[in-house]
Amino acid sequence: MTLRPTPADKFSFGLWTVGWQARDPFGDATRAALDPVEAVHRLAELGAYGITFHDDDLIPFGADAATRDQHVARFRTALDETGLVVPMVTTNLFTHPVFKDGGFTSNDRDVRRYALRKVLRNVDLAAELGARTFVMWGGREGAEYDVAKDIRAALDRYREAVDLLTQYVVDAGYDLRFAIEPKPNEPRGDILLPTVGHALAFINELAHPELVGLNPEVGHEQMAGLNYAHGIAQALWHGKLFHLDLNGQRGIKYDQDLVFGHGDLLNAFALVDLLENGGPGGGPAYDGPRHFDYKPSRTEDFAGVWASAEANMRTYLLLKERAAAFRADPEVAEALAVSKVAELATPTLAAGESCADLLADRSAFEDFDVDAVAARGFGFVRLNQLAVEHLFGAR
Ligand code: GLT
Ligand code: MN
Ligand code: MN
Repeated sequence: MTLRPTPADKFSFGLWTVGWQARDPFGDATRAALDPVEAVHRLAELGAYGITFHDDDLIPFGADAATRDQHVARFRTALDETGLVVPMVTTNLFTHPVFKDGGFTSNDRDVRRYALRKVLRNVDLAAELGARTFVMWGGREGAEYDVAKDIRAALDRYREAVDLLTQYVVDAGYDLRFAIEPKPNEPRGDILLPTVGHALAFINELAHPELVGLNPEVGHEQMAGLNYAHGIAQALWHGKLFHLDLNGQRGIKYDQDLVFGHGDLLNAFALVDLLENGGPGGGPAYDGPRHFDYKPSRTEDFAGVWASAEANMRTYLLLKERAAAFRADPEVAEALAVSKVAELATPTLAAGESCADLLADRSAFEDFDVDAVAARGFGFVRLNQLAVEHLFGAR
């Protein structure tokens, strides 16, 4: 097995991840700023295929047009030199104080109009660089005080913004889709569209739902105590897994953005198994970028930054290899059969069977031996232990 990533693995990183200077609410930066051009070269050397960014990661906020063009040109040259691509772009509507009450849903209408202009400009840049996904993480779209935000009006304004953006993309003929990234809280006390489920329901109310999907992040679901692999499975079920943010989180606390697998490792195993082996015929269920949105810990110097970037990819490849071994093990196949895992794919009614037919089927009720079936175990623990042993490399 090779743990050396190649562009075929489709690993991508946000510029804000390796470029994070490790400023937190209690302490100053522990690392110098990273030149985006260096990030492109280093990530390409490590075997990544893509790099993503917020407008402000690449072009300092408020830069004039000439400065902006220079930053974009330098970045483009680095992309051409390395072959790295830009699969996704996103907009920063959270750092500048003007966005303190949000962008699309600020109570202040002038701020909302400014936010839309900032995003529209960045949509043009995304299309210019060939990105196919535009992420919307609304970290400031929310509130601390229930009486200070009319949530139904905020959702009206959120929808107004997304409808305007999708129509802009349609009119411009861009091959670009939007992906909403849910998060329950932080930086706002409560964020709008806090989970995968809330965002899926919101998408149903949009003018162009086909252009809007999800970008679920491991830690954001786990901060709310939710099961990330389940959330991803439901997003796939709805045809809405447009992109994803991989990282690690240890339980219900602040957003840790650890390296992928450095949190709930068993759930990461189930996730990689789903992405790589959960598709039709046992192939991949998702073919988009494997995007890492993590923060190299504040304790690390630049050597630690690049080691942590590599760690994300190595962990993914290891889990992929472990999941393949799990699927190939005859004892696992037998345990899966005992647990009737595949039987769930069989429809509960037979083809053409009506409700009346079911009511007439005595074997389904009158003659059904409830006590005998209730006494039967499912063998799930043995199956899970096999997964754990494969994860350890013990099998
Ligand atoms: C920010 C956030 C991430 C989002 C990024 C996209 S910005 O770092 O914590 O989860 O994916 O806006
Ligand atoms: Mn996060
Ligand atoms: Mn994220």
